[in-house]
Formats: sequence, C-alpha cells, structure tokens
Amino acid sequence: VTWRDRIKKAMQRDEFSVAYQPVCQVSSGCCSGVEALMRWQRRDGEWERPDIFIAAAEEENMIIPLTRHLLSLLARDVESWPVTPGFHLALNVAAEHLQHADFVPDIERFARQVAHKQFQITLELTERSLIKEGEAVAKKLAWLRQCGIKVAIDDFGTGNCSLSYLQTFELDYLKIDRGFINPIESIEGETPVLDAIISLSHKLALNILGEGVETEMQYRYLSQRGVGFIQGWYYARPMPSDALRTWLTTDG
Ligand code: G
Ligand code: G
Ligand code: G
Ligand code: MN
Ligand code: NA
Repeated sequence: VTWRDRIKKAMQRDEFSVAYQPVCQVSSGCCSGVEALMRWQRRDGEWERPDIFIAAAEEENMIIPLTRHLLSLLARDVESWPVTPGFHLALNVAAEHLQHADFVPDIERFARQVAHKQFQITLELTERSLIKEGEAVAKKLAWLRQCGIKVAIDDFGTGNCSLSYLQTFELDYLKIDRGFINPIESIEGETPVLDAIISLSHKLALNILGEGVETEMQYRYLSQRGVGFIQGWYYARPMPSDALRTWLTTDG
C-alpha cells in the first residue's frame, strides 16, 4: 500500500488531529499564540511519526489535501478556545502548496472561516520553499501580508541556501532552528552562529523566535539577547485542543 492510499484512508477515518504548541512572548512571559502540528493516530492506537508522514505526503503529492484537512480540523478546534484578539495561530506550509494556484484561495478561505476569532495568522515557510518560482511566491506572500497574515521562516539557518531571499521576500519572523539553541552552554558564553542570527534579525527588524528551548538557561540566554519569542518543552509541549483550552485558562 502506498503512503498516498494510506493517507487518503486515514483522512476518511478521521485519524488525523492537531497538536498545538504554545509560544511565549518573552517581554510579558505570557502565551502569545500557538503553532499547529499535525498528528496521526492509527486505529490500532499507534502514532505515525510526523516527520515521516509529512515527508511522505510531500513526496506523493498528498500534502495539499492533507493541509486542507488540517485547516478544517483547525477551524473546528479553535471555536472553543478562550483567546483574545491578536492571538497568534501559526501553521506550516509546504513548498508544493505555496507554488500551487490554490494556495492563496485556500488560506483566504481559512482566514474567513476563523475571522471572528481575530487571530494573527502566521504562515511558517522553509527556506527551501522560497527557491522555486520565487517571483510568483513573493507576490502571493505580499498579497497575504496585505490581508494581515504574517510570514515566518521556519528552521531558519538549516536550508542550505543563500540568504539573498531576505532581500527579496517580505517577512515578519525568523524561527531559529533548535540546532542553534542546543549548543548554548552558559549564560555568559558565546554561541557565535546563534548570536549572529539574533543580530541579523535585529538589523533586519524581523521578529525572532527561538525553537526547541528546553532549559531555563537557554531561555535566559535568549531573553538577555533580545529574542522576542520562545517555543519549546521548557515553556509547553504540543498538546491536543482540549488540553490547550485548559492550559490557556490556567497557565497561559
Ligand atoms: O502582535 P505582536 O506585535 O505582539 O507580535 C509580536 C510577534 O510575535 C509577532 O510578530 C511574531 O513574530 C511573534 N509570534 C508570536 N506567536 C507566534 C507564533 O505562534 N508563531 C510565530 N511564527 N511567531 C509568533
Ligand atoms: O513537532 P513535530 O514532531 O510534530 O514536527 C515534525 C515536523 O513536521 C516538523 O518539521 C514540522 O514542521 C512538520 N509539520 C508538522 N505539522 C505540519 C503540517 O501541518 N504541515 C507541514 N507542512 N509540516 C508539518
Ligand atoms: O519544524 P518545526 O519547527 O515546524 O517543528 C517543530 C518540531 O519541534 C515539532 O516536531 C515539535 O514536536 C518539536 N519540538 C517542539 N519543542 C521542542 C523541544 O523543546 N525539544 C525538542 N527536542 N523538540 C521540540
Ligand atoms: Mn514550524
Ligand atoms: Na522549526
């Protein structure tokens, strides 16, 4: 059986769900939003690994239907959240979707569906996805930004590509890959590549979010150097919608 068929069947059987990982705004210590992460639990109770099935969906031309499915799950989940206007809702967008003619209409439809919640919707793109059809993609992103949607570069610094896209695309946030956060060893120490990324974000007036923050020391290192947002197990793990609703009323 191909991944394509398995993913189709799993969508019909409603085996996909969404986990939400809170993001902390460093200046306030409060939750500024969440990132939506796809999950797949099979009928036998086993979980498929997201990195594996997302890559498979990308390879077998299923990432667009799967992302549309995610958007419908999201629209349902957010209804019960106790959030105030401006709460950030971040989602991951695959290259193939970005390059597809339906991308802008898909995002616009979703934005209309959840408009009453007044989210700050953020699209997380990888560096790799900006390489192909750059001009067309830049236009789409510029349009969506005019509609109030924000654009973030996910896994920043891991894309094996030149930084020239920082001059040609209008962006809002850089999400520092956790591979740059791991090496932090002490508060006073230097972590040259990470420090350069933070400095770059400041010069470009981009918001910056540290991913995969697991310890208080990492949190303090980043906050002292002006990183505005952090995400990671130190603050909160990804959780199902119901758990998030409770978490937002008690810890958020
Ligand atoms: O609305 P405000 O000006 O406080 O926004 C500050 C910044 O918060 C945003 O520009 C964005 O960089 C960051 N942010 C908050 N939550 C998220 C999130 O869930 N995902 C991403 N990518 N950025 C977020
Ligand atoms: O945190 P997690 O193990 O869920 O993430 C595994 C990988 O899968 C990450 O790189 C994450 O960006 C990606 N991912 C999770 N959900 C989605 C999704 O809905 N769409 C896309 N394109 N990628 C996702
Ligand atoms: O590629 P992207 O940043 O979209 O995916 C986020 C991934 O990182 C998810 O798989 C999520 O489960 C994982 N993640 C989130 N916080 C942490 C953390 O603190 N440590 C580790 N090891 N993984 C994390
Ligand atoms: Mn992401
Ligand atoms: Na990432």
